[in-house]
Amino acid sequence: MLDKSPRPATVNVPNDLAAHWMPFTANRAFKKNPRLLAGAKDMHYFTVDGRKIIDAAAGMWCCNAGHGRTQISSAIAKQAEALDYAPPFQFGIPQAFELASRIAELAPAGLDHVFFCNSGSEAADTALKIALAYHQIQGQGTRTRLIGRERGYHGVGFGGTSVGGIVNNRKMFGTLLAGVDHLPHTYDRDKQAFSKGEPEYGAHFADELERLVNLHGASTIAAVIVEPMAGSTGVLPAPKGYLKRLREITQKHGILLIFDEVITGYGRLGFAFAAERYGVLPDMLTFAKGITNGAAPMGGVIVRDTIHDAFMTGPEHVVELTHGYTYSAHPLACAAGLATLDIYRDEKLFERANKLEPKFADAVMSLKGLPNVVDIRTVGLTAGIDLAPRPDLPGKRGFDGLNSAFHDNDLMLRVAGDTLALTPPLIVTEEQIGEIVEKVAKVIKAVA
Ligand code: PXG
Repeated sequence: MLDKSPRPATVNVPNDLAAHWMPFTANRAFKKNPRLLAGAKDMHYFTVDGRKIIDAAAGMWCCNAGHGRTQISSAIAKQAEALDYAPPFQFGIPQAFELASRIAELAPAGLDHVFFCNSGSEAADTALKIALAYHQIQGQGTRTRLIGRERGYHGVGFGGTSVGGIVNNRKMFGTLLAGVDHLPHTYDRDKQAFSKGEPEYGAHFADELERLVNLHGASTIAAVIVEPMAGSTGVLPAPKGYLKRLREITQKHGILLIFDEVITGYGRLGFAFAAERYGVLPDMLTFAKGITNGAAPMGGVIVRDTIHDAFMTGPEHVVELTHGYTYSAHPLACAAGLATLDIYRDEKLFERANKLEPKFADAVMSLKGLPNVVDIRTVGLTAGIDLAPRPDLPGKRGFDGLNSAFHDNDLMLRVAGDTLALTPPLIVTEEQIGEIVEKVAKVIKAVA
């Protein structure tokens, strides 16, 4: 029997933090010493106790145009009034078609069709499912194997977790998908430490795909999925020439190549998509986060015309791809997406990121030599700063850094283990880059 006896009176937020089991969070530590946010504008968050903290993380790699953009919030409000929800299966809204066209226009030529979902995790799983289905309808149903990469992150669905390569995200969840293999990650500190941009060393890591093809047989492999810059694992830019090699090898063997651009999309590397920066055309490209500036959940997959067209056969009343979500192309997310793309275009934010990249890299590299700094990597408006772990307590120095930043230095940054990640909104000024780096220096000294 369910216990329906009266409970002690619940206390309103923010005093009772017990009920909310927080995602990817050290819950007990948080609830002893919470980091609570109440507002945000441009480059800053405001804490519940009224402090103004500078955002060096674009929220969580989302808010490329900065916070509190009224153009976006009023578009969402207007849309909510006009049409709150519409079924995306067998019905449509004009804004979804407009947004898909605008997204395809920003993507490299050939990537012409957009499948909407609500997050980066759903985008990764959607792309993997499209790859499997594509081979099946092409009469190549033996191609079922999926290949990810060590240290990769593709969200938390079973597909994304399976192709992902961060051990802590995998080890609790059983055997995951069968028939998955992984390329090696591309990081070698001895050969790459303190590289600005793409490291010179490491294109040959792509050749490991040939080894996997020799091991499994090309006719069993459906797709390879990689992030052009591995973000969650601590900012690992692709080595020079690596992605081109991967494209050559996948093409040679009829394997689809998927770029997970959930982080790298929408200007983070100075271009609409990293595919453009690297001059490499994948078969599918996933996006999320920056498409709505974080203001509404949305993700999606941009698909090569040849792949999309392969599905458009058979009787016309039959659903071509049995996949989709109740909230695919949600009206509020579409409104947010359209307003966000207007801002990116009108304020030329991708070009701005590109221009700022060398200055950002120089500023962050000035942290070299501070206590425990064992490597710094930069690419676009993103940097990873590796701190030596505390003896026997991996991740503790990083965690202390997060707290020192928030509580003592009015700074928000991301932490991956003992790596501090900086990834500010693309509206950041040179002066604010200086301010962020000064604050990070204080954090590094505080956790020495
Ligand atoms: N792919 C990539 C490349 C990502 O970075 C996802 C998929 C999953 O997206 P959703 O929307 O399902 O969370 C991500 C998410 C961090 C951090 O601290 C990075 C992400 C999420 C949370 C934290 O670096 N990336």
